[in-house]
Amino acid sequence: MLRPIDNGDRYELLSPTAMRRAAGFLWNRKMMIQMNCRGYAVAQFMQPEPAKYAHAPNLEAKTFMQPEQGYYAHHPGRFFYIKDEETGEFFSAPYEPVRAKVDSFSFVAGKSDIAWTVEHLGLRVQMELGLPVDDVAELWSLRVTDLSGRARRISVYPYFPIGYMSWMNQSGEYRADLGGIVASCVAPYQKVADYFKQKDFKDKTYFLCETPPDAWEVCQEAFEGEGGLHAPSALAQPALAGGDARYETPAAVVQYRVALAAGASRDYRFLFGPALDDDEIRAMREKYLCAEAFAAAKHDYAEYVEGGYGCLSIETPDLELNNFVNHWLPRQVFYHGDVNRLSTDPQTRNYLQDNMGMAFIKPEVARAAFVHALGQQEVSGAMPDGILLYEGAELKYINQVPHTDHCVWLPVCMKVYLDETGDYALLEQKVTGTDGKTLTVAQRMSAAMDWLMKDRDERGLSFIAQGDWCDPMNMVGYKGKGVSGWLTVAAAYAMNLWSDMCAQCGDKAGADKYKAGGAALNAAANQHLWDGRWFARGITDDNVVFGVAADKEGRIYLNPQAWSMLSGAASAGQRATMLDEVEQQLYTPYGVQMFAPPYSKMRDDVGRVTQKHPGSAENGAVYNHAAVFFIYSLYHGGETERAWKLLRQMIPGPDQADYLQRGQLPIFIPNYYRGAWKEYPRTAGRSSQLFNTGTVSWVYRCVIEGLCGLQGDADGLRIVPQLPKEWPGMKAVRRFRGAMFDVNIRRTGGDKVRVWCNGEELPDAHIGNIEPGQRYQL
Ligand code: CEZ
Repeated sequence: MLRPIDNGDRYELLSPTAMRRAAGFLWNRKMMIQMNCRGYAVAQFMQPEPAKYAHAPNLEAKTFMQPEQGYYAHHPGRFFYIKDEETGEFFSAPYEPVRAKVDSFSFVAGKSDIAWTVEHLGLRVQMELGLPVDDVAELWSLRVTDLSGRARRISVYPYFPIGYMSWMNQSGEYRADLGGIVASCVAPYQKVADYFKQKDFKDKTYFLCETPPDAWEVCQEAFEGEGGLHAPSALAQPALAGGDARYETPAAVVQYRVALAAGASRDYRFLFGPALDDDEIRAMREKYLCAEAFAAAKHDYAEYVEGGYGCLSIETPDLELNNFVNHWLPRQVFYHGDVNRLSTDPQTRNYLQDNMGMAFIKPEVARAAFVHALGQQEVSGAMPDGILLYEGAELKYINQVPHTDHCVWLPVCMKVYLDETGDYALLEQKVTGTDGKTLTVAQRMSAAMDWLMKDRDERGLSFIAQGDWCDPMNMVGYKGKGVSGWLTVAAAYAMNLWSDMCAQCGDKAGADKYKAGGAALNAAANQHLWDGRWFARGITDDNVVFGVAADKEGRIYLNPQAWSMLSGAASAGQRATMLDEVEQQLYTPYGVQMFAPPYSKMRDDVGRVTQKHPGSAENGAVYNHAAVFFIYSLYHGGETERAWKLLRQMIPGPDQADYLQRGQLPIFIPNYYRGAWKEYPRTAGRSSQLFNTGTVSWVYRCVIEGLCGLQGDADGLRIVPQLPKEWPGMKAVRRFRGAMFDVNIRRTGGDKVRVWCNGEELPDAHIGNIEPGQRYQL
């Protein structure tokens, strides 16, 4: 049903019904598109705020897509109806909207293209989607082949619904001069000021055909008629009626009437995307719509994606893991680091963690991002809720809700960059703030840590305001008193990391100060938040401790346990009971839940997290970002077996039953799998399908530094692999500071790691004086 092909470069799914939501995604710096196996699509582009060129939501594109829900609410997609003109029979490729039982089906998600091959009625239909590197457009190729061994007369109808565009003005028509269908709208608004902001929006959506069609229809309703999309009335006619859309919902449908000789094929190419005006549409046609330009775009786009190839390739006994780590994980990390989730004001913690991942791929990009973020530090030392990426960008939506954790991510993420590059000069770089004041990176880091130390209550616990890492935990501290247990230990961990970096730079006073800060936070956590077997999640405005044994719902949370292990708040004894309880209460076959039991109703001293559906998102899902914090803390603490088990569970498969339950291809990690494993076993494990997640930079880190144990430090590379006990060994190639390391790890018995470099034993399992351009045999 599902298998890797081309050496893991691509995954092929052989059924349109087994995993209805299985999807692949492509992106460039201006757009992204997620296509599922049945032909449904979600796409957005930047102008510069995220917007849609098909199926625009009502007023504004307020939130990122919710792909798990989205496809079925309406039917945004890219479809091709095929009709046999002799019998009148028809089907649609890839599967929707007709849902005919086809003879064979293949959906292939590649790193730089998405393709289908469908056979039915003696015909083969091949569809392929590609993107250009620098423009917003979908490049569609279609090939129809006659397999029946006799001459055929058929009609081919590309059907690209454009959907609702605007309540002010929308229309569409066939434009012979441009060679396709153009739909137009006025992006809706109410405030005068918005007119000036929106007047250059790309309010046109075009569907261009390389080959002029024989007929077309632009009015969705006219096309569908009374037959519905499963059997559109217009298909019963010999030719589409040539209609337009006048304040009606537009769709792009064209018809090719074709006579095929036995064994013959026809190729078609189409371009779909947004534009400002006719000139832009004409220019796009000129630039892309021919076989040579498609081939060139395909080559360039593949090169762009390959540019994010990462710093590690592995050969372990787990072939699916190898595929994921060698092909797909760095791709997803690169996506995050390269386009910042297609947002103009990424949440500060997301921006920093996405760039933490980029430190492994393009460290110079990560470096610039840290400097850019620090340039927006507030005078108080606090970090803003979001980082503005463009002149004129604004903090919107969630970034208008005060969160208190953003400073924590500075040392956490910078540590990865420094370990990867050894570039401590970064700390001396001067950064001018929004107030015009120039401070070094190190001074700004210290200011951020000082702010964290200050933003605490009389017990020494960190205030939560309207959220910490957990966005929807918005009512624990909105009255100004509530504190976060997680943030208290996370701040302690941040202090410790920063203290070490100060020490590395010879700043002994700083090192001592922040070490003491970390100790104070850890002590406060232990005094007020230790619940006997685990750490509490926080204390509300009304002084109610929550995330404790006495709670019926939200009894034990993962984050305070993970980060108290990292910060050192947890003693060995505490760690043992915590790990035990996490295993008892939070483990599922699909990973570790973020907390349990999920809330079944609003708890208004915790917040809207409790209103999410139990087992979804932050309300007790296997929320992978939280799960990977825990996994990292396990590797950090040498809990090799536990870490491996959970890490492996984060990737769908490899057995077919697991793929079916999760419903997702093993080509990305989603932000969550449904939890509530005890309450709702039927849906438990189901993927959210959302590939935007801070998880992946941490997973990459866990594989590189934890599993393979190839971790940088100030002077070189430390080799401390943590292989699961059933592995006899593994191989890896690691790119590090311009050198390459061929690593061959073998288990020979005993617990001690011994390392040889180019045949000579390294007594401390550390290699210094690394020379760029060299190849080392480890
Ligand atoms: O967004 C993520 C944020 O991007 O949720 C994480 C948070 O740490 C990330 O910074 C945990 O809360 O607001 C909501 O209710 C949403 O659930 C968002 O919080 C969530 C999106 O689902 C994207 O994953």
